[in-house]
Amino acid sequence: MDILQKIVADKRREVALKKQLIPISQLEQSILFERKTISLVKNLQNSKSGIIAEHKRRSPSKHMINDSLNVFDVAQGYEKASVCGMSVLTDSKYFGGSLDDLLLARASCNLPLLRKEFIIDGYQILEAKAYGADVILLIAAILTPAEIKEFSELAKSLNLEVLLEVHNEEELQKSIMPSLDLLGVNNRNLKTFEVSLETSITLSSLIPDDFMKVSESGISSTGAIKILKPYGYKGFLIGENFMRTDNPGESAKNFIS
Ligand code: IGP
Repeated sequence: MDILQKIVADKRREVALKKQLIPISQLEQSILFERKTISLVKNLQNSKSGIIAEHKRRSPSKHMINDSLNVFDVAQGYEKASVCGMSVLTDSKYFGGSLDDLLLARASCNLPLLRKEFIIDGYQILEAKAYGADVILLIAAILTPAEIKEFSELAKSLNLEVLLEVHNEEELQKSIMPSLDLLGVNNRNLKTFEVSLETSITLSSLIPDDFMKVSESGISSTGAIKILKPYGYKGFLIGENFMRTDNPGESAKNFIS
């Protein structure tokens, strides 16, 4: 079993257990459920920097990144840096995150928030809304086209935007459908952890123009962004580069200016 299969197996158990304890009707009662969501697509269209800054304590590839910060300080720092959006890891076992991180980020800033999670069940999309997300991630490597359709349509019905993540041509071809908003190319292979910006470059011409293109992972310099922009990328998802510093917001600010 590769790491991605392991994560998904754990996630299926986790979601099955949670569903027994917190019914959907309870999620729908969250005061956040009816709120107006904030568009990441619009922010990216109007921005020069295109930075989507991530809150990430650790990862299976880098182990500990930073465990000494408060998510609310990080969210406020990112907002001050005028990033376009914030990504919040909510997986606990592999990334040290939680839904509470998402909730606290929501309470601390008005940035569009991406729930960074391994979504394998519609229940997690209702959770995303109830805990303050504006955008959900769907990972093509772990979903069938029918699931991508079902989950993205559910998200749209809740006014959430959908970022579909791919890593190769096959994943891209099977996933393209009108219910997606953003198409993210992960430069990191989630099975081997290998990182290469070439992935974004190679796949760029295969992504139809109607989708907002986002390049994800392994971006550690403004030079990388300069390379990627001519290929049509408008969004750049950056985690470790900011999170491994004492002040991620300040790092994002310096990166942008
Ligand atoms: C951020 P980095 O290399 O800047 O820390 O990467 C983000 O792209 C990465 O965390 C990520 C991710 C994912 C994590 C991209 N897709 C899917 C978990 C699941």
